[in-house]
Amino acid sequence: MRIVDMRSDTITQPTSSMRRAMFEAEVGDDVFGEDPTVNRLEEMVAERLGKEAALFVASGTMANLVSQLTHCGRGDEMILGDQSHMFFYEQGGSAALGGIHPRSLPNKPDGTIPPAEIEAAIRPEDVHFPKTKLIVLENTHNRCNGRPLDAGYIHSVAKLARRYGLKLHIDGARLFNAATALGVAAEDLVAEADSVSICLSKGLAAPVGSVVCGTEEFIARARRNRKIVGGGMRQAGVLAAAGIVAITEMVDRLADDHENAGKLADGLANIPGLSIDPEMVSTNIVYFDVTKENLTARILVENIDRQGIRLLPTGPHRLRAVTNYHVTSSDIDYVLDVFSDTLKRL
Ligand code: TLP
Repeated sequence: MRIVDMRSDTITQPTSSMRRAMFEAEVGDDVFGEDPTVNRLEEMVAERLGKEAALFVASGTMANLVSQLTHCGRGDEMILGDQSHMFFYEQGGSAALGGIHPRSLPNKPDGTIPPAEIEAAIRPEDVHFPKTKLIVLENTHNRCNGRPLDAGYIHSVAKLARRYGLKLHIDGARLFNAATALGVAAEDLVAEADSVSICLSKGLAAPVGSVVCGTEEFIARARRNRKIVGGGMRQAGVLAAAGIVAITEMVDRLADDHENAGKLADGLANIPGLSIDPEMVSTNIVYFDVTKENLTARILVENIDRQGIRLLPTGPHRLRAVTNYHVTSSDIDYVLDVFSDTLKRL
């Protein structure tokens, strides 16, 4: 059976060039700072994002957690979107492990939080209040239609952070998707951030790994926090080798994923019983709704799953499809045919 897996871009398999690089990787003990391949990946990503230093970690969740632990102490507050991955999908890890107080503000459908709302949420000095320390943005914004945040918006939030002496962290799990969609260098989207995390194991297809970037001083403290959450890895160059290939060979092709997502969105818009605004789709993430009476997202997903097409229901009537390295333009034609037939049947 033809399989088209669009549950996420995390399902991507390493390329043959990654497997070769992993096989041949020169390695050492990274807790001693002696893994040449990890060191090379860290230098490479720091340079690419215009930051002083970088730290290789096991996952996007660990990258965000380590960043939060490094910026905030117990009882400090961070401002973040109520749809952000860090608020929504990371088990409240920074509260559980770091005693960090989350102040969530509503995200707009484009992933932004109006700067005036952020400013209004910053705590004045008062014995009753926690201390605001950190503002978090997510780019692209996973739950907000995979939207990219542009440099102008990021600048307005960074200016606020500076004015109030706060830090700015960007969850850039899909930062290269944002840069591709906006036609700018990734570096320009994080120039004013104090820390940024990027994922190698999503659209870039590496099997494991994320990288946190910031100043030398920040990364030195983040390295201690990585160790305390159990993330000090030893001969991790085997993994970093795939990450190097991800950064050097897999960024330019993200435009193909965006094109396929656009084609999917246009096609879904013409299928009765589904609802989508194709204008909202500008990267590799496509959200749409089932509007046909008595049909739920779960039932639709089960039906098309039987025909080899995999997606995730993200609400009673909402679905998410994520184009990725393994999904071709002809797969999108197939997916649209299956959706069309299935909706006539159900
Ligand atoms: N997102 C996953 C799921 O957890 C929802 C996905 O399939 O999209 N930041 C952002 C913006 C993310 O989308 C994700 C993963 C993470 C962080 C966490 O990365 P991992 O899974 O490596 O811990």
